[in-house]
Amino acid sequence: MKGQVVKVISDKFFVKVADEVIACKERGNLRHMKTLPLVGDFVSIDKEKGVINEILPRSNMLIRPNVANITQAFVVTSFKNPDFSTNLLDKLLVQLEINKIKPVICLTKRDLISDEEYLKYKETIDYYKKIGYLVLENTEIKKIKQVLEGEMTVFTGQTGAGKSTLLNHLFKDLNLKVGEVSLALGRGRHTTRHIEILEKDKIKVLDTPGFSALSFLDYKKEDVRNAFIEFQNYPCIYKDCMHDKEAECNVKKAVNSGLILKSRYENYLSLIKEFEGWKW
Ligand SMILES: Nc1nc2c(ncn2[C@@H]2O[C@H](COP(=O)(O)OP(=O)(O)OP(=O)(O)O)[C@@H](O)[C@H]2O)c(=O)[nH]1
Ligand SMILES: [Mg+2]
Ligand SMILES: [Zn+2]
Repeated sequence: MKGQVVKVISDKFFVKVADEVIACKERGNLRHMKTLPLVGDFVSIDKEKGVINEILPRSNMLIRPNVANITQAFVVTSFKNPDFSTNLLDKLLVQLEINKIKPVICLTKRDLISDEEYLKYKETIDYYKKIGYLVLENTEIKKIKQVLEGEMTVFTGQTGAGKSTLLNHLFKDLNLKVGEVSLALGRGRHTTRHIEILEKDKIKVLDTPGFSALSFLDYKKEDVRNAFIEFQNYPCIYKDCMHDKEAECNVKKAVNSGLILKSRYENYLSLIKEFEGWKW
């Protein structure tokens, strides 16, 4: 019998088969495998014994949050409280591009900034739209529902950005716990603690605990470079140019002439720096 892992709590794996959720212990064949089932995994189970026998092949998996078979990610980004950060946004976009998960940028807390402040961010936001990302605000509920339909969407973003709040708006009967930002940020605590697939109509979403840091050492630096999708519009003479040191680099030229957003390039350089002194 096949189903999907919708929740993991300590050593219990909750598997949804049709309209039923069955609590399973992983056992049998899985004991010999290196990997445990993740939320999002399609598995075959023995319902009578309450065990998972097999994890079906994954289309992808993320490390943080630790989930599998995601088709789309909402990168929830607040204007304020916590402050808007292109650094975090770019890091998340890179992780998603590398894992071939479609990103949607979802902005929150516009109500906490003035129109004047918003203008400061507009150029940045328009840039992300220009290079091909869908950018929405958390108030556009109807549009958001359309974008979620038929996808397995993970909600990711900094702690306090408003992931659970938005999900509560989308699913009125959900009542996810929502936290005070000051407490969450100040103590490094997260309001959302475990990962669970929530399903309604044709929408499947995953609320996840926010994070404050991501590591990229699991990737190759060429993958990180390729994940900055707009760089490919400015091909360099050297096919393997890392766009950092070469003088005749077309990406650097595009940055200098304002075609590539400065913060994107700076975030790229700081990500590439993380690799220095590592492995190679
Ligand atoms: N003013 C305003 N407050 C918001 C908005 N969205 C969320 N909040 C508030 O922000 C705080 C944090 O929201 P949560 O939904 O718990 O944030 P989260 O992203 O789920 O945080 P973690 O679960 O810790 O990762 C709560 O007090 C919400 O009421 C918004 O659009 N405007
Ligand atoms: Mg939350
Ligand atoms: Zn270059």
